[in-house]
Amino acid sequence: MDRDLIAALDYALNRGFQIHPDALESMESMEPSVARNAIRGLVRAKARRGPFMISRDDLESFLGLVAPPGTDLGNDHDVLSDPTPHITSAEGAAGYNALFASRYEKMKKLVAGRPEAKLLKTAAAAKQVKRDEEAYVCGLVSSKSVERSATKVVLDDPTGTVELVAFEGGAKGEADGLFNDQFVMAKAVPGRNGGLVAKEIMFPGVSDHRSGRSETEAHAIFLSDLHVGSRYFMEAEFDELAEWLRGPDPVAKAIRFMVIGGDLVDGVGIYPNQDKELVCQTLEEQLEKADRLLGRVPDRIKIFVIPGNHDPGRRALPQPAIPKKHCPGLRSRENVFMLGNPSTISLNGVRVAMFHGQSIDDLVKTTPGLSYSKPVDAMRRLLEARHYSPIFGSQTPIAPESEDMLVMDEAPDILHMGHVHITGLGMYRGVMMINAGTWQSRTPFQVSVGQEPTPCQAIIVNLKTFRVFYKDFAEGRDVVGSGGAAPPAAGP
Ligand code: D5M
Ligand code: FE
Ligand code: ZN
Repeated sequence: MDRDLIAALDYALNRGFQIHPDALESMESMEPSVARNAIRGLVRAKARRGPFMISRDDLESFLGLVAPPGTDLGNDHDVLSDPTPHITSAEGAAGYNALFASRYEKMKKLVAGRPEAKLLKTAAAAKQVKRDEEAYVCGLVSSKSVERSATKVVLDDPTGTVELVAFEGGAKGEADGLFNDQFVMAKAVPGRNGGLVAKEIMFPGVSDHRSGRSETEAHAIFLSDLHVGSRYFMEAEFDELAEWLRGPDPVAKAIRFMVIGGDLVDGVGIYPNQDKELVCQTLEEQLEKADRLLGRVPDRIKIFVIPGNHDPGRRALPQPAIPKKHCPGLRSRENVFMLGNPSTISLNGVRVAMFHGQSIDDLVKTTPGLSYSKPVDAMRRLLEARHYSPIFGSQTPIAPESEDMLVMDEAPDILHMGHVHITGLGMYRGVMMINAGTWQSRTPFQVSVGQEPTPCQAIIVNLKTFRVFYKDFAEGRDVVGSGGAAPPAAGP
């Protein structure tokens, strides 16, 4: 034993203290200087009030390794929305009419509190607007044509359509970035040659958001896109994560929730010749492996899992939770909760919206300025639109449900997504946006399209203070080709 540490123990004994064998054992794994200072500090702190015993708990809480005894961080959760029980098998065009009618009604309710909402005219009434009058209209964007000097936008509502023209110096910038099928409001005036000129385009967005906070400093860890079963799944790094969660790091010890944003497994038959890139050839094998991996996470941590486009269930949004028949093991774990995509949960009072993020493909494809490398920009656009997947008929399949469950009815405190395999963090009007990246290394597909993932970066949030921690489990390893993975620049 270190001589100075022996001296510190003597110091404690001479003042009438006993050292519990647990505490001695714990000290053996510490730097002698750290243990020595802790002993001296504890003797000074306890000398006046006793008891004259130094336990492992005393030692570890003195060093900040654990919360002081008696503080229970709590891990209360509530599922606020989950599409799983509401999914029907509505089919065909009637289904889509009902879906868009539902979208319109829900979005209109969502903006009802805004001053402009009182002035809204229907598409039919907007045709009667007189010269020098202003009109407020709203609807779902049914088409957009961008030209150099003007952009034409057609909005649909239940009474018909209204055509707007936006000019440079007016609302052209906003009009150019509109997504098909998103809900917007516009302030317009009659143009000289008939029709309406858009002066302003307003998104539902988020306003005056007051974020819910946990009363305790419980932490949540955000992950996504594990792709278990893929030969590119980074199992060793995930093991390190599980080991860290079981270890003495005070941040790890405060974690009470784990949130997984989809693509838990790589799936089967998702893309051509996928079998050559799989180490587990069946969904059952893949999910059993996921079950074993998540079994290494300490039980005090509640784990929430939604599906992504690689998981079984159905492909179209909204997706039900990964069916029990594929993952009886996971389903029987008491700390694991399988939900649909998208779902909203409350974690100690913090509202977390979970969505895999398939629609980012559509946004990147159709919107100049958006890219896979900055997922948070796309996430902000979804929050502005208050919809998880506004564009219909592009890459993301959307089911003809009679209720549009992809409307973001209430603004979340944290919006958690994945899918793009690149970590991102940002704030939009009081909403924290997290893209949780991936645990899969760069795939041949990603090499072919020039995407560089940032694997094995865990994002951890203190649910009381919203302080964010990064933990890079792939640090120093060449897993993303050249360049390496830098943590995202934007922070709250
Ligand atoms: O998606 C893995 C990554 O690939 C993620 O960045 C989205 C991106 N992706 C998915 N489909 C496409 C297409 N068609 N073009 C370009 N990039 C795409 P994952 O869901 O894990 O397969
Ligand atoms: Fe993925
Ligand atoms: Zn995905």
